[in-house]
Amino acid sequence: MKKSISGVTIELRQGDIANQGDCEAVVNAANAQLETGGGVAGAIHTAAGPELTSEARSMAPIKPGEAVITKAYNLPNQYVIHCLGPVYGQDKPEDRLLANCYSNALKLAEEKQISSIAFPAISTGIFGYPVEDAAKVAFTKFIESISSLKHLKNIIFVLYSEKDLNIHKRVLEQILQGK
Ligand code: AR6
Repeated sequence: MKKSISGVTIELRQGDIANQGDCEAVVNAANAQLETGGGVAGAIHTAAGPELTSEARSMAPIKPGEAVITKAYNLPNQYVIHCLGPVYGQDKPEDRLLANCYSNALKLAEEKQISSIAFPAISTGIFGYPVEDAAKVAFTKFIESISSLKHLKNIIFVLYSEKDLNIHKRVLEQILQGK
């Protein structure tokens, strides 16, 4: 599914965040120490290789809502933007901290003049954020930010499961219809 809003495309696709060769930057659902882990962080660090882990380590720790940028090494991208999402039920207010992840990632992408970026559904795995609520936070932030973007033209949301893809499609449609 692709939606074009004021010249910026929001695309939803099913796939592996570590295999998005058509995006300049990919976003990591990181941990505070910016080390490898499970889920997205495991896939990204494994595919990028140990140089990513050493570069990232020098910027750790980060706080919930923060983002940092590194090179992408063996990934098929130029950059990795590492975001620490909130742990649901623990880091509060969760919605604000999750929205900060998206806005800080977009800000870093703009600073590097990146034109395409792929996001996973930050915090919705090990950190336990309900998928539908997290999707509302993400899409609301993207739509709110679109008018200030100069370089970013393609925002891609990569969902691991078909179920999560369908939830995201429904939420994006609802937000665009003002529901
Ligand atoms: N590509 C795209 N999406 C994925 C992939 C993948 N390869 N693998 C999992 N997902 P998570 P979090 C989905 O747990 O909740 C890590 O261990 C997954 O189904 O990766 O922010 C870190 O080290 C879920 O919907 O991130 C942290 O400690 C979403 O991506 C902690 O987990 C996010 O799942 C971060 O937890």
